[in-house]
Amino acid sequence: SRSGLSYEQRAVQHPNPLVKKLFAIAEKKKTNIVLSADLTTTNELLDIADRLGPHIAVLKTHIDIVSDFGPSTIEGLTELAQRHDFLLFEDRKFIDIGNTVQKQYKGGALRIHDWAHIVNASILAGEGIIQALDQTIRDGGVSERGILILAEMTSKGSLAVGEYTQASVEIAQKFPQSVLGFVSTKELSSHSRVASPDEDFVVFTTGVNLSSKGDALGQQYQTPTTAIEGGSDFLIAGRGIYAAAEPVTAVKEYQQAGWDAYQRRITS
Ligand code: 6AU
Repeated sequence: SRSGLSYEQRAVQHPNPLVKKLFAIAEKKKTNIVLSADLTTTNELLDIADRLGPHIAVLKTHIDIVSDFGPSTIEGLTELAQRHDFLLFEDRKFIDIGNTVQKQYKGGALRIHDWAHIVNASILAGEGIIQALDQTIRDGGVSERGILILAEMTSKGSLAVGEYTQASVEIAQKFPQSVLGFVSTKELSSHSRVASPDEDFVVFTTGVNLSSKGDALGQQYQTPTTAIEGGSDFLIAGRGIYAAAEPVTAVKEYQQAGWDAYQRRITS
């Protein structure tokens, strides 16, 4: 299985420059952590990005929850991403018709395509949404932009299962230039790297927490170790890190747990 290969080995073989860069960052910083920085002011967001930046591969934002969002939010994030060497992932979960989604991605107040290396999208509306984002990426004149398809969800009662998840994989396979992989709870059997050795989709797993099983609103957690054992490549963690009493201590614990599990996987 490709998941037995190191990030470095996969970087060499991977055709996508953004995935190569992601794997290179993971190797260099010895981290597979994606910080879900769900802070609601620019100061808090930039402060956590600066303090935890050395320990993460990607910073994930919900930019529409930042109450004082403005140019300084994006300038700050972009500067910190360069300084600490991490990628920016806007967790926009695009879900509309292609034409609307292109406007939401390229323009509006948030100008997501200008600054976010990675975005995610749901395929509820069919493959047109991915076609639209793919077109913007290819015509956009900016390199290093990619999409993750939200193939499953971690919340209780999620309908993104079975055939829906399978359809996510089939649509991803049609847009290999811009779909980097999936947000899913595990490696999807339908895109198993054993079955398709030429395909190397990257698996981002959310709902990761070392000390909690879930929250009062339906979130369900697993640990860094079970996620990596399940074939995940990058671990998305939010409250487990930024809401801890000592976020720097917490991010180091997640980093260590994620990296140890990854080392075990590639050496077993
Ligand atoms: O670690 P938490 O629970 O504080 O935060 C989890 C983060 C949140 C969610 O919006 C997001 O991950 N998320 C996603 C993503 C990343 O797409 C999908 C999903 O199924 N569950 C989930 O929690 O920012």
